[in-house]
Amino acid sequence: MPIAAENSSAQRGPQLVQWPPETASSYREQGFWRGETIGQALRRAADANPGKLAIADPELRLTFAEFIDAAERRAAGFAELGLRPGDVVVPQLPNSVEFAITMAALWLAGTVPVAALPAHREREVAAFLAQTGAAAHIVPAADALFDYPAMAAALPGGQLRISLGAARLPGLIPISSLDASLRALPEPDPSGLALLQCSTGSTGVPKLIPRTHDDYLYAGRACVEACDLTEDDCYLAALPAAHNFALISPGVLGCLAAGIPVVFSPSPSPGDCFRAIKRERATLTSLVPPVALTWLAAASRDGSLETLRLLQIGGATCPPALAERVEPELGCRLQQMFGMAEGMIACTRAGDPAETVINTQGRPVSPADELRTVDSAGQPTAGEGELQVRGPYTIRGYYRADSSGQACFTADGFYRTGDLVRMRADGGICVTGRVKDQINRGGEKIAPDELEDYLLRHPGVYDAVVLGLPDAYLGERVCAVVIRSTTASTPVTGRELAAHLRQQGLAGYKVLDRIEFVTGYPQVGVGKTARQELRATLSAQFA
Ligand code: J2J
Repeated sequence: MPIAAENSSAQRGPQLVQWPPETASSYREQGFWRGETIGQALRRAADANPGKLAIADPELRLTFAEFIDAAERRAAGFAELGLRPGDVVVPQLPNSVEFAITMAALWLAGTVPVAALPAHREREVAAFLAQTGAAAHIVPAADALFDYPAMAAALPGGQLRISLGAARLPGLIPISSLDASLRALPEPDPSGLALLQCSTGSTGVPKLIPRTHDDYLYAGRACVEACDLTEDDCYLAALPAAHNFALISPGVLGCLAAGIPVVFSPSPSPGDCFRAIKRERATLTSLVPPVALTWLAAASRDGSLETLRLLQIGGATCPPALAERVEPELGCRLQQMFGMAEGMIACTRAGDPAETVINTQGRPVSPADELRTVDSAGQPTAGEGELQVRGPYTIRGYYRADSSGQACFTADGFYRTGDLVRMRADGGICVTGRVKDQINRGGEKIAPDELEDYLLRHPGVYDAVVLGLPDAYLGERVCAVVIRSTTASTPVTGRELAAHLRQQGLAGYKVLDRIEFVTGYPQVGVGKTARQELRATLSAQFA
C-alpha cells in the first residue's frame, strides 16, 4: 500500500519554542537546568560507576563502562555513516540492551531521536519522516509478527535504513557494522533539541514534542528525587522504553543518568517481567493499569517479586479497587503517576497517607511546576476544570506546529492538557475526565478522528463516529458507530471493517473493540462541539 508523504502548506512554527529568556535564566539559577547534554550526563554516570551493572536483558549484561564504550563506538559509527549533529533519526527499538546503547549513541552523536515505538507502522513512521525530514530510520529485525526491514525498505524518502538484525534487503545497513573506533564528536547545545517525543494528541497526524537536554534531564532528576531512589535501586523497563513514562519518569534515562541500573523486559507480561525482576533483583517499575491487573492475577501464584519495592501505575486512571490491591498482593508500595510527554509529571510520595495514594494522582515533581484549572470559558476555577501547566520541563510549543498545535498553548505559555482535574486542598491532583477528543485505551491514546478518517475510506461506509466506552479492564474500549453506504452492492460487515483498518498500516493498538451499525445519528448542530455532543449521546446509548 503506497504511503503518501504528508503535504501541508499551512504556516508552521519553529522546531523548538524556547522559554522566555528571563524564565530560562531563573531555571538555570535555581539549578533545574545544568547546561549538560544527555551524552555528558551518561558519561558522568559511567565515570562514577564504571564496574557497576548498567543495562541488562535476557541475553546481555553490561557495566556502565562497557555501556558507554559501546555507545561511543556506535556514535562514531553514526558519524562515519554521515549522520550530523541536529539530524533527526527515527529509531523503533525493542526493550533490550540495544535500546540503551543506540539511544545513547544517537545523543552522543548529537542527533535528535524521535521516540517512536516498535508498535508504530507505516502511517505513523511516514508521518515522522515527513515532518522531520529524518536522516535515518532504525528498525528491529523481522519478528514472527512483523517484517520491520520490509517496512523500512518500502517507506518513501532518502533516509538511511538501518537494521538491528542482519541486513536481508538491499540498502539496509546492519547496525553491528557501525560500531567504529572512538573519535571526538562535537557536543550539542544543552538548551537545544535533544528528543522528539510523540504526542498522543487528538488528531491523526502525531504532533512531535521538542524536548531539550536541559529540560529532559531535569525531569528525570526530579522524578528520581520524588521516588526517593538511591544507587541501590534497579529499574525494570516493562512498558515500551521510548514511552515518556518508561523513559524519564524517571525510567530508563532518568535512572541511567543517576547511576541506577536498568533491566529490560521484552514485554510487560508477568512471565517476562517476573523472571527479569528475580534475575536482576529489580526494585521498581512502571505499568499502565490493565497490565498491573495481569500482574495481580499472576502474582498469587508466584513469589518472585521479593525485591520489588515500588510500583508506579499511570498513563490512565488507576481505579481505587486496583490501587488497594497493590500493596497486599504484590508486596510493594504503589505510586500513582500522572504525566504527559509534553512535560508535567505528578506522583504520590512515600510519606503520603494511604487514602492519598489510592485516590489521587499525586503532586507535581518540581517545585517550579505551575498548575491552574480553568472552566469551559477559560476562566480560572477552584472546582473541577481543565488543567493547564507550565514549568521547567513542560514545552512551550510543538515541533513545527501548525495552527492546531499552537492552539494547545495559552498566550502566557501554559500547555492546555485537555485533562479535567480537581485540585484537593492538600495539593493532590484528581484526574476526573477529559475535554480533548481522545480515547485512552488502557494507557494507549487513540484519536477518534484518525480511525473515523480511515473508516470513511471504505466504500461500504457512509459515515462513522468512533468513541470510547467505559470498560472495567481497559478503562475505555473503542467503539465505531457506523452508517452503511446505501450504494454498496452488499452491506459491509464488522469483520470487513476491522480487516480494512488493519490493512491501513496503523499501529496495532489502534483497533476497534466493537462496531455498531445504525441507520442514522441523533440530530445535533454542526461543527466541533456538535461532534463532541454526538459522541457523548452515542456513548450514553451504547455504554
Ligand atoms: C489518568 N489519566 C492519565 C493518570 C496519564 C508519566 C505517566 C504517564 C505518562 C503518559 C507520562 C494518567 N490518570 N494517572 O508521560 O511521564 C493521561 C492524561 C494525560 C495523557 C498523557 C509520564 N496519566 N494520563 O501517559 O503523553 O490524559 O503520557 O494528558 O502518553 O495520559 O499521555 P502520555
